Amino acid sequence: MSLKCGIVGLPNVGKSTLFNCLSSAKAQAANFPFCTIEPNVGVITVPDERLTRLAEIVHPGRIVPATCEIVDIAGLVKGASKGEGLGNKFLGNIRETDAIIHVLRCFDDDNITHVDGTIDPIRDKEIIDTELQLKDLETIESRLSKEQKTAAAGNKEAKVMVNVLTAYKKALDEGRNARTVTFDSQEEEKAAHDLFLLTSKPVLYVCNVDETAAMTGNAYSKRVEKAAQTEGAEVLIIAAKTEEDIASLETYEDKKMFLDELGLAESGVNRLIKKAYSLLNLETFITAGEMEVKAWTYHKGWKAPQCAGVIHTDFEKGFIRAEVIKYQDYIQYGSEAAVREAGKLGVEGKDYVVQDGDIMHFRFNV
Ligand SMILES: Nc1nc2c(ncn2[C@@H]2O[C@H](COP(=O)(O)OP(=O)(O)O)[C@@H](O)[C@H]2O)c(=O)[nH]1
Ligand SMILES: [Mg+2]
Repeated sequence: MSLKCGIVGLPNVGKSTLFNCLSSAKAQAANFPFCTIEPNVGVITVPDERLTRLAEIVHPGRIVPATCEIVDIAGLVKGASKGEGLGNKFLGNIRETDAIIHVLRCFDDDNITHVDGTIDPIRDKEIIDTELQLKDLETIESRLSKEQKTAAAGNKEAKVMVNVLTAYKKALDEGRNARTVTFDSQEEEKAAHDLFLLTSKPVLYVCNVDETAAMTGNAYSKRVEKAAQTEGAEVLIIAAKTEEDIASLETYEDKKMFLDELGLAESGVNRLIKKAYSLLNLETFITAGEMEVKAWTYHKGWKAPQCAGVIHTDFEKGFIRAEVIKYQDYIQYGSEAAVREAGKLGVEGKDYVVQDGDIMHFRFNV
C-alpha cells in the first residue's frame, strides 16, 4: 500500500518547486532514492528515524522505508472543470490520489506574476475549490437521475445512494466541499466513499512563504489557517524555494545547519510526509530481521491479522498469533533475545490492535 498525494494549486504558486525539493530528498535512504516515474510523478521515502535506530541494533542487509507517490498536477486554472487549460486530464489525475496537497502562494515577489494579479491565498483557494466542486456536481448530477430511477423501483442500495447524493448536492450547491458532509450510517459512508469525489479527499494546505516567514508564517498564512479551521483541514507552512536550496546541499550536516538557522527542526519535506500520514490516519509497523528492517503502512485501528495481510494475504488467512515488541523496549534492551528474556515480548491474538511503531512478527500456517 503506497500512499499517493497530488499537488494542486494555481500556476506560479510553487507546486513544481515543492515537487523538486521532494525529488532532491534522496539522501534520506540510499537504497530507495526518489525516482521520477514520469516527469511529474515521483516516489519518495517516508522519513522514519526508528528504522535507522533499529538497524543499528539488527544490522540488516537493508533498510526499506515506506514510500509515498507524489504527483505534480499542473494546469488547474479557472474554468478547468469546463475544459480550460489542461482541463479534464488533471482532474482524472486528482481522482486517483489518496490525498490532496493544495499549495497556496503566500509570498510577495514582483518578478513572479500571479494569474490574477495580486497575492490572495483565500481567493486562490476558492478558485481551485470551485473547479473541483463543479466537477463533483457534474459527477453527482449524472449519477443522481440514474439512482433515483432504480430507487423508485424499490432498490434499497439505490435509496441509500440517493440520500448520499442529495446531501452532497446540497453542500456543493452552497459552495462547500464534499468533505464537510458527514453521514450517520455505515451504508451511507460506504456509498459516499465509492463516489471518489474530488472534494471529499483529505486536503493539506501548504502555505508557500518566503524564507523570513519559514518558522512563524506571515499575514497571508494566518488567513489560510483561519479558513482551514472552519473546514477542519490541516495547514503546513513551507518556504518551498528555500527548501529547494536546502535539498540541493550535499551533506546532512550542511542541511541541518541551514535548517537550524531558519529555526526549523525538520525539513518541510519530512513535515509534509508526516502530516500526510496523520491526515490519512496511517501508521507504521515494522518488521526487523537479518535480511531487512522494513516499514509497513496500515490504517490506524487495524488488528493484527489485517496488518499481517499487508505483508502477504497468506499471513492474514493463516494467522495464528503475533509476537509484538514495543519500539522503546527494543531500543532499551538492545536485542530481541534480551526483550524476550525481560518478559517484554507480547504474544497477541487476532483482536490485538496494532500500535504505531510496533515491531511485529507474525506466526501463521498455510
Ligand atoms: N520569492 C519566491 N519565489 C518562489 C517561491 N516559491 C516558488 N517561487 C518561484 O516562483 C516561480 C514559480 O514556481 P513554480 O514552482 O514553477 O510554480 P508552479 O507553477 O506552481 O509549479 C519560480 O520561479 C519559483 O522559483 C517562494 O517561496 N518565494
Ligand atoms: Mg509547475
